[in-house]
Amino acid sequence: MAVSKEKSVKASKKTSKVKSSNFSKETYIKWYKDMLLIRKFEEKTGQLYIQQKFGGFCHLYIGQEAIAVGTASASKKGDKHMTAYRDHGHPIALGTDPRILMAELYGRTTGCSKGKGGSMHFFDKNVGFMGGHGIVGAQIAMGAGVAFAEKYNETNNVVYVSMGDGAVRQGILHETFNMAMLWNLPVVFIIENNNYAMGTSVERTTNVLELSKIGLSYDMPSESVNGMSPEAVHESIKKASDRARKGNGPTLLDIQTYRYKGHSMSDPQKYRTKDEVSDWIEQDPIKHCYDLIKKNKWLTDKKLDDISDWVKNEVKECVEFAENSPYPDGKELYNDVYMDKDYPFIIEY
Ligand SMILES: Cc1ncc(C[n+]2csc(CCOP(=O)(O)OP(=O)(O)O)c2C)c(N)n1
Ligand SMILES: [Mg+2]
Repeated sequence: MAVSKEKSVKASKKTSKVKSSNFSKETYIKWYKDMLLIRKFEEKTGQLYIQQKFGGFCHLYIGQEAIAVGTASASKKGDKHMTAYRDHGHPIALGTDPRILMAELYGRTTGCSKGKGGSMHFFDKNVGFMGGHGIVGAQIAMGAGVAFAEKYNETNNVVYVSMGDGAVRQGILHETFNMAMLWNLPVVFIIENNNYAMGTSVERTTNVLELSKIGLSYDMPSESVNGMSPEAVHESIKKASDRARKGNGPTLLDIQTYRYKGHSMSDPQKYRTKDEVSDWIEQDPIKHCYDLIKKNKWLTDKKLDDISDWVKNEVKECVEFAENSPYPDGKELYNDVYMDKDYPFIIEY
């Protein structure tokens, strides 16, 4: 069942209350540049996938970029980030070289996971990106585990665990929320609520439409956030991470967003209307930043064109880098595989 036009627009406006003046010109320019790079990287990814340049699953993040950049700008070096399989945007926002991400899509040795992970398993420890995870909801518990390690090692780092609105329905969330609260872990749980789990809308799966309420049963501070606004995302993440760093434990953020494209590359999208999609596109965060930069004359038209040219060239170089990189050797299959030497019935090759 598609969410009605009125309802989807209302849902996103309800949470919009941040003044743009709280942020510097430099922040807006960085958000704009990073979101444009994510968008263009993924538009190219979609084209390459259709041309069968690489295989496997492919879930585009287009429309949700404000969450990745708002989280990146509000977090600190040393913090850790995890998400599900819709994972192209997060590492780019955190500063991973997109060339090694494109190479990963192509399954090449130069990829961020040595070409063995593909689209759903990006990973870059250098920027604190602890993956891309394909099992819906698995990263909720693993993220709390990482937060436990940070607390145990007294690093004062915070862990940000993103999940979809569908992942919220996994039982593991409840066990994790309970333990994370009990142990006061430095973790921010982020629901990237794009209103659909594949073709199933939130309202078809629950009576509790305000997903932030889920945290309340664990006394977890929880709030709804406008995910089309990098400002709102930044402010809510900053507040939550300050709380975690002070030793005051987890937060749940229900960040309302939208994916403009289908769930994955094969999705006829019969569950939603074109009007619903275009209503959300009207609130596009890249356009929002572009318009503010223009209105405030923070950059000349020439400088804006330079950014766009730089992004185009980056994406072109990503493809060249990936296509010119070698495939992994067959024996790579046996590297990086966890094996317990004492476990019975395992044959060593
Ligand atoms: C445990 C498990 N069950 C089912 C699937 C199949 N599956 C892949 S994506 C998905 C929908 C998840 O939707 P949501 O959490 O809202 O994330 P979104 O795709 O919207 O980002 C499902 C059911 C899976 N990968 N793992
Ligand atoms: Mg979803």
